Amino acid sequence: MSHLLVTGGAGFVGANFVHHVLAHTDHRVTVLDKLTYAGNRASLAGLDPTRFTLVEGDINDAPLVDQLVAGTDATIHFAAESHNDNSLTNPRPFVDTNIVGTYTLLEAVRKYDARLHHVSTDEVFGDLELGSPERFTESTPYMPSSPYSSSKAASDMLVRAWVRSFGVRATISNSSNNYGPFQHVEKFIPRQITNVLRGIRPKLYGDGRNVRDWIHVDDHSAAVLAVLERGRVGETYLIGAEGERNNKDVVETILEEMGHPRDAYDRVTDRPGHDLRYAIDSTKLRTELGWQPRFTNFTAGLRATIQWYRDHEPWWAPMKIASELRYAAHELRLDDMTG
Ligand code: NAD
Ligand code: TDX
Repeated sequence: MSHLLVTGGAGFVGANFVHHVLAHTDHRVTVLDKLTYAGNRASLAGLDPTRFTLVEGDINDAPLVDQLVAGTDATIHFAAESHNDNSLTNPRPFVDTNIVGTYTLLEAVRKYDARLHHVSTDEVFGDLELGSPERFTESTPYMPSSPYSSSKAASDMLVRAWVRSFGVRATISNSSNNYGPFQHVEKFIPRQITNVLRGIRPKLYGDGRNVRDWIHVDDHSAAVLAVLERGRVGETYLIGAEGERNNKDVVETILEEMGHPRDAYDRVTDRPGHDLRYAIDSTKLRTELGWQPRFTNFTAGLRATIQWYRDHEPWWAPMKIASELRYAAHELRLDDMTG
């Protein structure tokens, strides 16, 4: 039995990982989370207190990070500023948390020769042509587009350098877009579901041809656990579940599943620098570690996610108004930027 330190465990992907670990292993978990606007204690409510502790704090607090790394067996690093749109209007926290925060953590794991798994994104590779057969692999060159993806790319590079120069025992995973319970309502799928539940029309950026490669967050958790337990130190594993869909199709499916006409949405100003398409080739993860996704039917996974948001209004209602106010301000700034 191990004691895991999970940074960013009160966020979407981190909280799902904590639930997954407590349900499927004997490990104990300590979460370190700053509880920014994106972190939520309620996502971790009701967990067994003999196996789970939440520490409110910043990954840039070096003495705190040092103490927590010293007292645990392995760290899984999810903490990040994660939203592309926010990174376009205020990039600074992305540099502080994603780059400097990862550096702070690396120095602690280096000091204690501790095991680290760094959670990253397929956005570090930039984007692919629409309709091309090409997919990202572990050897695709880095070509990030946004302040968010470039800060994640920088953090991956720091991890690789600490592995090579200092022998840090780290692995990296780069996943495609996750969906499922506990995702913040600023993100595409929960934003549209909660819009419909509030009587607001869904908002599609541009013409909606942009493609994302969707994976259920529980499949992502299982993959991260597989890499932590069986992955080779120093290696990178890409995580994806063959879930390519364009945004227009996703919005139309949400509307249809919620009993509304498929065209009852608005087209709004496109995201500047909007990546066209992401697609993951996860052959290495599947063949080397024997991982397979359980959620292979996207529409069924989406239906379950819609039901989760229907059933958990007290979880998302407090953040919905603030999120839509941020979007209103964001759109005004975009209008300024684009003239
Ligand atoms: P999220 O925004 O929902 O959660 C981020 C969490 O990190 C929050 O709980 C927040 O409070 C915490 N945090 C932020 N700054 C912190 C700091 N300085 N110190 C401590 N905690 C801090 O994000 P998410 O979608 O859950 O993403 C988690 C990780 O997974 C990120 O590293 C992201 O790059 C990666 N990832 C996400 C996806 C996706 O589709 N959501 C896909 C691939 C990779
Ligand atoms: O209202 C919207 N309308 C819309 O059309 C929003 C919020 C988004 N979109 C589009 C933009 C993207 O093409 O939907 C797509 C998905 O958008 P996001 O949910 O913002 O995700 P994305 O930018 O693809 O990044 C996500 O996946 C990779 C996560 O936020 C990242 O943290 C992760 O690294």
